[in-house]
Amino acid sequence: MVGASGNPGSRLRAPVVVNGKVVTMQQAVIDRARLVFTLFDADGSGELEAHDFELMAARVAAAAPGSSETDKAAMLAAFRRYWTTLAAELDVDRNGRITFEEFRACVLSPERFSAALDDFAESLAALGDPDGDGRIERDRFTALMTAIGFARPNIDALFDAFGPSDDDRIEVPVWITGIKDYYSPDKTGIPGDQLVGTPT
Ligand SMILES: [Ca+2]
Ligand SMILES: [Ca+2]
Repeated sequence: MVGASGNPGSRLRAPVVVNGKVVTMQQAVIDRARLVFTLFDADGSGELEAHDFELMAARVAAAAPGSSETDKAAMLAAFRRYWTTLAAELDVDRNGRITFEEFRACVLSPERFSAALDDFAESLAALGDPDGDGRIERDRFTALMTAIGFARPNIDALFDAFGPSDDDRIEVPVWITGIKDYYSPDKTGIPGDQLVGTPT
């Protein structure tokens, strides 16, 4: 199933540093996949279903007062597309649910999810900038990330890692890139590492 390009086998055994700890790339990737899976499982059923993405989108919309209905609708469409893409690629037994065993295969072919991920990242980041000035305030970022399911210390550490301005704002493109990197399992040493485990 693994493509010939990039020799992922040896790459996955390479040591990397995550939050001050040395782990193999493979362990870092699996830890991140586990966290992503847990976050997507919005109803806590232990598997991913279409319902999880509806629930997460509703929570995110509720955390985005002042955003336009157009922006919220785009986010909902992007979340649904993400689910549809995941289901098409990973629901091997076609039962409408994705177990973690099914999900972890996503790390072998991240390119299959990149278009859906672009949509997801851009539509989510747009909700962070309701006034359209291209910057996201910390309170807004915190509300949206809490709605996604992240814990407060990790959210604070991530915002700081993005290098906020003196008036405590980050640039929209920085967050878009951060979201894409975070959900790309072959990236480490990125700000999104702050979302795995306890920040140091
Ligand atoms: Ca679920
Ligand atoms: Ca399944």
